[in-house]
Amino acid sequence: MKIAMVCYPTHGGSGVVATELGLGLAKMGHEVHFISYSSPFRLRGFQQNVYYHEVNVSAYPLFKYPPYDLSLATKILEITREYNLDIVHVHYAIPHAISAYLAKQMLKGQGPKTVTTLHGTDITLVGQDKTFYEVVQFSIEESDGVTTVSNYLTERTKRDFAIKKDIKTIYNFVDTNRFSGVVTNCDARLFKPNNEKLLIHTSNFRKVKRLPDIIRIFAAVKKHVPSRLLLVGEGPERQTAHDLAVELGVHDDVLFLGTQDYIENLLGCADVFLLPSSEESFGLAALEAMSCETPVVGSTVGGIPEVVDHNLNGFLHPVGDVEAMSNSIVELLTNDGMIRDFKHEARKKAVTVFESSLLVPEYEKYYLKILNS
Ligand code: GMT
Repeated sequence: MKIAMVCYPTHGGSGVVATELGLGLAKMGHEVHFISYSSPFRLRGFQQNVYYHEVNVSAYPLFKYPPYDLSLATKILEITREYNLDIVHVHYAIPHAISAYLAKQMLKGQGPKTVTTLHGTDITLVGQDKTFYEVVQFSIEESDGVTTVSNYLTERTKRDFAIKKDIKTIYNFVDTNRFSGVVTNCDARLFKPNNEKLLIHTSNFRKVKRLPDIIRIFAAVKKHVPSRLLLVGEGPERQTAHDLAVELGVHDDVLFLGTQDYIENLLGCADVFLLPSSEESFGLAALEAMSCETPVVGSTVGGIPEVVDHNLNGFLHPVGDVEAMSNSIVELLTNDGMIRDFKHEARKKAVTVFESSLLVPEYEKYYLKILNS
């Protein structure tokens, strides 16, 4: 098949899923064309069957907001004509799904089938904004196929957007060979010079990630267990987190590493991954940590309970329950038997349920179904 993969190129889960999916499909022999405004960060180096096409948006003094969605539609149109695409698969509805719809209309029925994968805030947050709601609803209805990354998100989409058509859940996945917990490129002792325990969180530091909770949890854990906190990423909540760490007197043990492209090298160093989000459709970062044998402590929100099993490979508590989360971490970090079992179970869940070689073929099957429908 010839497939276009339209996604955000930045350090976010939807771009990661799109890129890893495209690379996986290319390995299976499909021709994959990535389309974005810059090269997706996990598209590293040359791989057979993989193409990248950049969307350029023309500036004009009249445009206060240059229309990316129109330039993207035109790029999808051009690439479809040039390569005779079978499928255009867009990740994150806004604005990708409506651009794909527009390209299809311009091709007057001669175009490829469109598949939209909903990832999270395109439904739960941004998509609910009244300036986007009806466009998101329309573009879901008009996509030839729609998938989401968790049962939670499937149900939420159907409910909030009154969608009657079939939506398929295909879980996010991880390459468990690459995310193996074998630390290849970092010396864990640099992060824990006095053999401290290491907590880690990676995200784009938006409000939904509840960075202040992470700092408070860490401060509480540190009272009982010598520990340090690695914060990987960048985003609007960085300064708030920094200031709170200073206020609580734990700043010296909070390491802000900034955005990192090779997170697999860091996850294996950590003892616990933190994900106390207020909204999370899946939690890909938590899955990548589990694959590296790092248990997760987080919130019982959204799709997280489909990934993390409470009291087996992690602990989940209600959003904002900093005390329960820090108590669980202390319990885990002070019990060698428990941490050993949780690490084992975390890895086992990643390998048996979320390994990429199990889930990438699900997309292939789905494309074939859509093409034959
Ligand atoms: O939905 C977002 O805000 C962005 C998106 C991203 O690109 O990081 O995150 C979502 O998609 C990921 C990949 O499917 C999921 O693992 C995340 O849980 C989800 N984020 C939220 O629901 C907040």
